[in-house]
Amino acid sequence: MEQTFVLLKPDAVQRGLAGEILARFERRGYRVVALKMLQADRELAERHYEVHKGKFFFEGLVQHLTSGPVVAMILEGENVIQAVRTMVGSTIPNQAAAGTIRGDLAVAGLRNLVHASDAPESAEHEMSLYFEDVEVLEYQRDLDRWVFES
Ligand code: FUP
Repeated sequence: MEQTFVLLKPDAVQRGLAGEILARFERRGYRVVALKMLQADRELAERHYEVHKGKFFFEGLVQHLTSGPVVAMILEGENVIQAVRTMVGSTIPNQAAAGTIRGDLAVAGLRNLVHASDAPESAEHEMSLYFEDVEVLEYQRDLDRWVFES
């Protein structure tokens, strides 16, 4: 089963939208297999966004990510990487489609509420930045059937 990494950025937490955003993923049917709130330090933020190192917006991105508590999670499900990207919407909130998280809940450039991995390799890398293996939980298949198939 595919897994992806999602980070609710400080603007999401400060605006009290963490529950609303998490609920969208749950309602869709993705399983939360790891979840925690934390304060990212500069080292973690720089490693998270290392593909953007050297770009003009890198410093602002790091500043934003470290500006307050974030909620990190791993979601599991069929085709979850692509599907969650679609649910999150376009990077620039005012271009994001209505119905997406950014299109419904965000308005401005850097403050786009959510990060979600864009490929299996980045998902793997980002999960390992934020979580130890033991923090990623397994669910019983029996329970799965009860929740999603009954
Ligand atoms: P996304 O995958 O939609 O989060 O977007 P990117 O990975 O391309 O960008 C990561 C973050 O950099 C975004 F949250 C917004 C920020 N960014 C800028 O501020 N300016 C840019 O030109 C591109 C991205």
